[in-house]
Amino acid sequence: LLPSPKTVAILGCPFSGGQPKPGVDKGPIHLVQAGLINQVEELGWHVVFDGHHQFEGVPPPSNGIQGNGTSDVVVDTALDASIARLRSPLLVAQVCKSVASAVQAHAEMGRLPVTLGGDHSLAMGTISGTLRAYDQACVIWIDAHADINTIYSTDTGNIHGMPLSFLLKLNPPAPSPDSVLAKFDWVSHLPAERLVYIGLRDVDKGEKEILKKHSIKAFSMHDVDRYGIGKVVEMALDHVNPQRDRPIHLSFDVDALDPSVAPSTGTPVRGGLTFREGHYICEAIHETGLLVALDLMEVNPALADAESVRQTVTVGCSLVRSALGETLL
Ligand code: B3U
Ligand code: MN
Ligand code: MN
Repeated sequence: LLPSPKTVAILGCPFSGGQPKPGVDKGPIHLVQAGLINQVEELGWHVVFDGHHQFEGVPPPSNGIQGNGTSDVVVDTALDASIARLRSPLLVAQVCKSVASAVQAHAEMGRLPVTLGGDHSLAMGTISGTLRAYDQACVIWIDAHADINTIYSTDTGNIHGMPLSFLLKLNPPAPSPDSVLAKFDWVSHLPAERLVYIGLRDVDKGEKEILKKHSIKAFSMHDVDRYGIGKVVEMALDHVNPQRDRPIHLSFDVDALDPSVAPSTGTPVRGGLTFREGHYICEAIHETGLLVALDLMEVNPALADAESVRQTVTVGCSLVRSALGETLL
């Protein structure tokens, strides 16, 4: 059950509500304006451009207390305090839910959804959509960060640092149907053994404990240095896809790349993947023939100078092309 005939659906997701810096919502328009659609067509794909989603009807960002506190049911102060620290949870939940439906619909039509972010909270939506269409799918998460903080462990309250805690169902259940947490009940469940990371180098203390507790496989930049990217990708696939039979969702945060390669992103961290290491990952995943969905997230054209923006957008386009079959020879 793989996308066929070769059709890609490109979804622009101009959303920044999972983090505080404006501009990441302009990522998709820059990637499309740089010619991404034509570039993908030139690789032999039929491309359906699903437009830049407007997320009509979404409420304004809330402080997280909204919709919670009207009733007298259960009062759990620690839980309520944690929920209150989340940034725009209702907005993020609603947008991601609509993204999940869009990704699911394209996947069920046999198309390969390519989602352009926008911040990485969107992956709650894209991965849920993939899992609804392919229940055995695995996830390869390329990032400087682990994005797995729970509502209790998050220091920032930024939900782009938390999508995997919702997908892995690590947060407490909603105490009541009108709780903010209930707005995330639609998120699909990704079993921990079907997640693997590459590129990590800025992982919070609480996140390290979560990774250890749930035996989640992660290849940090230390592993890339030690083994080389070829071996790391092979080991990552051996972990999430030992029989090479599971559909693969590749979620690529552009901040996995070194800031010298992709400077225009909200939370750059030095010591990242080289240009070739990033592309190698995409090429190797393409070679499996198992890729069913791709995210390219956290391109922020409002950060850094014009030349850095051009460089970041260009590298974003070429990562997508590599994942869709562009070869060097
Ligand atoms: N772990 C931190 C920082 C962070 C996560 N993802 C990004 N930054 N891009 C947090 O906010 O949870
Ligand atoms: Mn991320
Ligand atoms: Mn990141």
